[in-house]
Amino acid sequence: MEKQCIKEYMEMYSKIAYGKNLKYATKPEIWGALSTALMSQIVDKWHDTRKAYKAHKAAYYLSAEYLMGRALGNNLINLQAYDEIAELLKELGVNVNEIEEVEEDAALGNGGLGRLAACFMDSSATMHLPVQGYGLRYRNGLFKQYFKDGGQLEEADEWLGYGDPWSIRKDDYTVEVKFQDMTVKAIPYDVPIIGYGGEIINTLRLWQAEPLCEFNFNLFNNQEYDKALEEKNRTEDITRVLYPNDSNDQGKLLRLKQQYFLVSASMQDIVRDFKKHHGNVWGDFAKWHAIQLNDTHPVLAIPELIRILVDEEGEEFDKALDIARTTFAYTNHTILQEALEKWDIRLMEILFPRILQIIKAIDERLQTELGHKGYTMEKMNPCLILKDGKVHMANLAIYVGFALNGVAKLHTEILKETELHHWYTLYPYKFQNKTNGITPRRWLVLANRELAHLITNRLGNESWAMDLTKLKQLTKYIEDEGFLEELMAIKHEKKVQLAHYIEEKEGITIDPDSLFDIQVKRLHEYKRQHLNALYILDLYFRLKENPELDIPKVTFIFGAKAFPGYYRAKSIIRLILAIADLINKDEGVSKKMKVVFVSNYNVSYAQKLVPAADLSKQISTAGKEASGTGNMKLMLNGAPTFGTYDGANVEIVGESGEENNFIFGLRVEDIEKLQNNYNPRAYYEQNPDLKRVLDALVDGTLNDGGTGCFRELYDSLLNGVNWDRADQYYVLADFKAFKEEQEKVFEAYKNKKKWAQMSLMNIANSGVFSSDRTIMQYANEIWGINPVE
Ligand code: 26W
Repeated sequence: MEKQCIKEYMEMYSKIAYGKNLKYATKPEIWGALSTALMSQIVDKWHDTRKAYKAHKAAYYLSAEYLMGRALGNNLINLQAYDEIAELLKELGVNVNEIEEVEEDAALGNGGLGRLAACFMDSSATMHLPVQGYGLRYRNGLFKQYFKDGGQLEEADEWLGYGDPWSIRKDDYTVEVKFQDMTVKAIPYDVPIIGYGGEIINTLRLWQAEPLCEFNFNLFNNQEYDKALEEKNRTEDITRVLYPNDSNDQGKLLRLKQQYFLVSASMQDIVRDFKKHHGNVWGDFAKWHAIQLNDTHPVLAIPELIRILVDEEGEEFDKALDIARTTFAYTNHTILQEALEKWDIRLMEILFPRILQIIKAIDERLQTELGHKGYTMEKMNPCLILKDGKVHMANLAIYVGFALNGVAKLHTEILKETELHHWYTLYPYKFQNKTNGITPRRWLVLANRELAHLITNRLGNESWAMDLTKLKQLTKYIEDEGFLEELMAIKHEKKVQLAHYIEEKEGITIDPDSLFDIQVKRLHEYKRQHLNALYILDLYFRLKENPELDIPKVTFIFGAKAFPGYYRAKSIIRLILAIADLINKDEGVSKKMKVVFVSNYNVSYAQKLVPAADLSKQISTAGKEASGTGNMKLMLNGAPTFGTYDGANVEIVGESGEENNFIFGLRVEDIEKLQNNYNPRAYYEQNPDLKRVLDALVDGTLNDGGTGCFRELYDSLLNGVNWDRADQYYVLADFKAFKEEQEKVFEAYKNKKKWAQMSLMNIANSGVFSSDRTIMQYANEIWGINPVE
């Protein structure tokens, strides 16, 4: 990076875009000028990368979500220009952090699945892999959360307010997407994905829906102004907003339209590119392309590719199906039944009858094939794509895809043995595991520059950031008091920074000398934030009884967004806020413990919370969390896991050792045994402490703002609500074990050296959870693609 060059560019840009001298520019303007200047510096490399990829097989990652977060800081890290630019900004009289902070998060995703896609983009570029992402450019990303009168409220996320210097609109690559009742334009916005070192720049192509014509002039002339704009609005609705759903399939028309819009634009783009480079030798299609489907959301790509090949390119149906069968692979991210996408056949009929016709033809092939294998109709049933008036998206993906994978070892085993057992007996060779990972650039080098410096210092160079298994070398410092002290000094510094931020944002004072016990993730009953909350309430009652209780000072921190229509998730937020209110206002108890629910938890907030955590809470009901990735971020930053044997927790503990983590509660096998005669009320009656906290939900101790939602939560745990069984997620069954394990945490935290060693063992053994490892496994074992020089 030429510092002088960047500065000159910024000066010029400030004049052109803002009509002023750079020295008068506001912070958002400086951010815009700097980002644009950096863009100008990478276009050549971006172009060179594209050229170099032409001679190689490529993979395409199709995802309805990319939870990117901020771009500037991360791109500076990957360009290895952070310090240099920080200096330049200093010369301009501003601090680099302040400029980073004005950027809005690109929150084009909900949670784990979307953030995984973002980490995969970073790792693909860093590993020099020819991978292109396809997604949607939502004008409004995931809603902004704030708290009012003790509960969650939502606000639109207008992330494009200061412009979008980090993408380039490519009008010349526009395609048309045809629905039965309307045709719309899909305009690509290309986002550069800068690999670490800045040599390789990959592309994330996000589609935006626009009308074929701006407005209907005839209607306008007839003074029907609203009508004239109707089509424009209807079209722009398609990419207006991200659905904030992260587990519940609501079967909404607009969401189905979004999905088809994404896949139709992307498949047309891929086919157009193939024709340009390889003519129409369709038999070679899968030699050049692998397409990964990120969950079922983009599965319509399968019939859409077939439609293009048959209707537009004149291929025979069976040949087109064969091409699809060698091109697509599917990743499953959840076993929750309510998350499995099933679309009404009627909806598809209305929106795109031709696609439905193709799906029917695929289903017929499936039935014939199973018939030949001697399957009865009854045995076939779980595999069918069309049944009960619905299209079962996962079945379509598994039947046509050449591979399918789970996202952690335990999750893949559950898919094989139970959830997808019927498919496993049919096609065992299709099943793979790809344990998730996270990018060490954003989650360590950027988020925890202090720790990154220490590591670089001790390992001699920065190469660990591209080969994270090198962190293993840190185990040699396990008895090195000086090193352990430095490690803890950094943890303390990150806690101080977080405390300042929380003070400013939430108006709550917390003590950096207390234990930071952190649970951050989407809010869902299966993740059991309420188990943590009930424990905290119990600790409060015990402290009230015995102010001398021997525990270290502790701060419990939560961050989570609830899907706006998920009533009970919102109750749980209300519960935690009520408990926080009770405790933080209690002068005596709040000297020993505090509770904070941070508002609007997002990627940028995570970058502040994760490095400051002493303890990582990962307490989902065993078998329910497919993998988790927050658990890996916290491990990498030195927080032992307090968790159940679920998802990737199993592998985390396998790497860093059970003695360096806190594992409690029912395991998958235990739940299988318990499930048919589980009686939560028995736990309530036999455990007075548990009874006390549950009763507090309904006896007036806690204020639910007159909503009645604490009573509903109480009923859901003890009696069952509607047709749901009581306590489906085994909160009451795990309460006692949780409490005993938390006692062990307090005991261990007293021994500072021992705690530092546990922290170090987590950092040093987190190497396999780099998404560089994960993406290389996708490249080698699914896609058949190689790094490009
Ligand atoms: C149809 C609505 C909907 C939307 C999103 C259903 C399901 C989803 C996602 C599958 C939810 C999700 O993000 N799953 C998470 O994926 C992560 C990445 O693999 C895993 O680490 C998490 O365990 C899993 O919950």
